[in-house]
Amino acid sequence: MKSPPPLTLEQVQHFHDEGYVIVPDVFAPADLEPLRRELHAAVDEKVRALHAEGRLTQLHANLDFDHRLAALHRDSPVNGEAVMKHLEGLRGGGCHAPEMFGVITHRQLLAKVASLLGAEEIVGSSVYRLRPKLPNLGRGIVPWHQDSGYFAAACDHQLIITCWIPLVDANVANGCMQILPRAHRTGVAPHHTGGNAGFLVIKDDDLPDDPRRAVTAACPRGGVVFMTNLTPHCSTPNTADHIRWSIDLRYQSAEVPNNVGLWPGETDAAGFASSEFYEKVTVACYPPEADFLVHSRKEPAAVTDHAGYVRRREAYDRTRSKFSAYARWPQGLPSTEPARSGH
Ligand SMILES: O=C(O)CCC(=O)C(=O)O
Repeated sequence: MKSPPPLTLEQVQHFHDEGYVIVPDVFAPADLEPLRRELHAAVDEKVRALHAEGRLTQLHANLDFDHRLAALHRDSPVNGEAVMKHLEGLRGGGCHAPEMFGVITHRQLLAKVASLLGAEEIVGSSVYRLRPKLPNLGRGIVPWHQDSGYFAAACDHQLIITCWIPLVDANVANGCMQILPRAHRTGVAPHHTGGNAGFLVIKDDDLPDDPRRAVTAACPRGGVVFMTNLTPHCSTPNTADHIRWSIDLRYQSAEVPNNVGLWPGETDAAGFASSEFYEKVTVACYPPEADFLVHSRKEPAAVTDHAGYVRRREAYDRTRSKFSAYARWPQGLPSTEPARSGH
């Protein structure tokens, strides 16, 4: 089978110079439909369960994927949160559906990631998230941070690529990301705990550049915002009438510390799960969740299939890790909401 096209040299250059590149046409419009349909079905399932428990009367069954959860949340924030928890899974991002795996392992996407990593042995980073950003939902606003703020310090100098993938056209009105360009070369900035909704935050004075120089990372559905783990970014309120659905996936070279091939119990033997201190974590960049091999030229048979991925993800989901991304950073402002797991 012919390989899908990599990024152009100009796109790769832009990524390394600016710390990000926005590629508008990674997916064909139909490619994201199975995931959108699956998530819509998951919303429906939970709404009907809440209805059966007598917790809501209005199903909003006539509304489409981009509007239904927002209407439910407007009627009852408690029910809206219950649906989001159901979608997000135990760990804030634990959607293991085949349709999610289909996007994570999409050949067009992996070809582009390979050209940024300069590697053909590619690990799907354990940290991937689904974000239903509802209109005017306070916790949808993500403060300034670098993804490395959440990773083990041993990975500060490694490249981990974030692929931010909107499931709707993302723009300033529905709260797309803001990115600080050319600010990814000075290492990990000090972060503080207690940012909006419990996220980590880089205070304005600690940002590597003036936040007024931020670029609005609008991106059409089908496109991807590629960023480095050191690129400062945040996202703004959703003031539109629909949900800004997005997922963010991460990839790294297999040379970068990862827990592929290790099960949660075995990680004790490897020395980090029993450690209270993030400094000692050298096995994986984000140990609480499972990394998995998504592409290999050397050993294609070792690439994870969907069943293997679910086994690994669920085994980690069931295991409490002592690693905390928050332990690394000083307390900032008291959080307005309890910290959500991980990133
Ligand atoms: O989706 C958002 O609003 C923020 C995403 C983000 O911060 C990330 O992917 O690291």
